[in-house]
Amino acid sequence: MARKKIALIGAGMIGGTLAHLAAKKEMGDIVLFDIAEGMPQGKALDLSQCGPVEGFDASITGTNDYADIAGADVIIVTAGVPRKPGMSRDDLLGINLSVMKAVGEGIKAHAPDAFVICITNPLDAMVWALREFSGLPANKVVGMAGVLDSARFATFLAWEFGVSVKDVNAFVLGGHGDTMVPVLSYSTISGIPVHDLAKIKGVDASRLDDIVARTRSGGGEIVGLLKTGSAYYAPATSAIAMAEAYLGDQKRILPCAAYVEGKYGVDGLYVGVPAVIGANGIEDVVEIELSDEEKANLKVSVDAVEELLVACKGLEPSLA
Ligand code: A3D
Repeated sequence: MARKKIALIGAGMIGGTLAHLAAKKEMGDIVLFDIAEGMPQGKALDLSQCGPVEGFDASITGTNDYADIAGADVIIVTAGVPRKPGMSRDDLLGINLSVMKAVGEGIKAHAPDAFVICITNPLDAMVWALREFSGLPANKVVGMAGVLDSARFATFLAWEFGVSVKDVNAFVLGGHGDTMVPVLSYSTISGIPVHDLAKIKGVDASRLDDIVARTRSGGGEIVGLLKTGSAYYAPATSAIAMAEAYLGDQKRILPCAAYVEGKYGVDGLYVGVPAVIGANGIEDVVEIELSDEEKANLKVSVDAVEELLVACKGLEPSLA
């Protein structure tokens, strides 16, 4: 069987980490694309030289030419600029929208059969724009945010309860921004609802509120500490889990920015929902029962995503 091909558009902090993870897991051969000349080639060479030490045979090449992504099975997009301290994800809109245009056109011309995972922020708007510019079917273009946001939520819950992260299943809905909706009612620890375990362990409800708030601002906390950019290890590993679900037809239910038509009262938007990922890309969106408060919080988040799309259409007339 021929090896799979993974194309990474953007060879910066997340792109380089993605390449290393994909090579270590022998997911396939890897092409690192970036507009910066020499940088993807240099990273590819450096990463290739991990092979003898780590024992992987993946071919890793760097390029500035979209023709080299031809035939890619999976494309992960991180091209654009990340946040600096004091910036919101939405501050990146203008510059990253023009990047999505170039990337979408490159994918359309050279790899229209790929499963595309977008990471570039502001995520829910950029994945929508990338689908528009690439013209790929909506089930083949998805945004990574929920796996990361849920991982942050799970980490903080595990720390609070003093349990292994392996036993925590934490659930986040909505857009990837400060209005995201960490849903405690669907979060469990070894199958035990978090609220129940909190009662058993004497964890105060205000501690859970603090964890929800910390999850919402989890990306900003890291930006504030790093000062030069945003998180990259956990975002990369989260996107790799999604790529593996597609390549292995795993039918995993993962929270991701999927195209939603009808469910959750949303019509024609990319927003964070639990979605089934298998060989056909996004195979289904799972609609769960929400409380009135959760529904109201989700609406705030969806409205924020809609506002970003209006801004995109204002900046790029071809999207209107
Ligand atoms: P960074 O290390 O700056 O890498 C971005 C790369 O994109 C750079 O190497 C640029 O040269 C390259 N680039 C710029 N324009 C183009 C273009 N037109 N074509 C190809 N490459 C281009 O950033 P990063 O890797 O830290 O972050 C990448 C993106 O991910 C940013 O937009 C972040 O905000 C975003 N991000 C999203 C999440 C989510 O959870 C959704 C988390 C963390 C970061």
